[in-house]
Amino acid sequence: MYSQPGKTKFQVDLRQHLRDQNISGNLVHLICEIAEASKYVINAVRTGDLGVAGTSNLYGEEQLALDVLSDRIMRCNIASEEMEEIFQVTSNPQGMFSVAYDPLDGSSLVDVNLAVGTIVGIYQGNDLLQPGRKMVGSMYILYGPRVSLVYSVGKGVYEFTMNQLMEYTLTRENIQMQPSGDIYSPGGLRKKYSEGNEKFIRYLEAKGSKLRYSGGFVPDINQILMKGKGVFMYPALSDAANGKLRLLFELNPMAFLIEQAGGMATNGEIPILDILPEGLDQRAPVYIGCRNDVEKAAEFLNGMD
Ligand code: AFP
Repeated sequence: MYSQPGKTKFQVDLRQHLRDQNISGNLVHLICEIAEASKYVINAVRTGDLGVAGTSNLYGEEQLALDVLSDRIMRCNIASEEMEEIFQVTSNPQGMFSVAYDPLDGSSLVDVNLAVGTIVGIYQGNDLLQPGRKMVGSMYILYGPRVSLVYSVGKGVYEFTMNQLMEYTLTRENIQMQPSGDIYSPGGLRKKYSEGNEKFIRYLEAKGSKLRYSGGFVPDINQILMKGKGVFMYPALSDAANGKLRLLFELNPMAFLIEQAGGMATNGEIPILDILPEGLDQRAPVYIGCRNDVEKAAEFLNGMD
């Protein structure tokens, strides 16, 4: 067994796996700290009040109390869309990371008892305004009927599931996507879609794809990734040229995971991970999931189909 004095088995299980990945000790430490924080977030989600905190974040959105709470839990050393400052983890001068995270994505869904999640992107150094391809790792934690943690440090995608002792144990290794799938998750109002997007939806319906959309980015992506098939999209809308989802806090971490699993993520023109962000709050349209489906979306958008 991996037990060590003063350490919970949960830390050691995840830590041991990460150590086997041959990555820096600081990165192992950082991922374990985020995993540790998620235990408090799920506790807040399951037991917290549903009142509105009365504060707003950088983008003028009203924060639910649970967002604030989750952000406080995750905040130590980390940058967040709920905060103005960029925080860095400075465990030592050689091993400095910047972390972009959404502490409780889809928090309004807690009111109706649907699944929510935490999304995290990790960069080496102190600059978050880099293409997502520069990330050294990314992860999400899904707070559903079970709590699962899905991560990659560029060496495949792994899923850990929280047990009754709140320990994360490895449940899936080297998760891979099929080339094409039969699930689609379309965000935004369809009447605001462009003709290319509308044609893409009709193509998916004609090939027999089933609609699977919860309104939570983490559970919707998790379904596609765990089933290994499907495509999620949140396109440009007639009144929102960049769609809704945020590049740093939502899209890059998921694109990193999906690419690692053999899938693809694009804004319709270039891979999500190649977009150079100009600001922390930058948004982008997204098509993410099975390679063939995402390529097909780009074809429809560019009028090639
Ligand atoms: P909230 O955090 O405001 O609930 O937004 C959730 C989210 O950012 C993401 O989790 C979903 O994929 C997306 O918005 C859903 O947006 P629509 O309700 O417009 O489809």
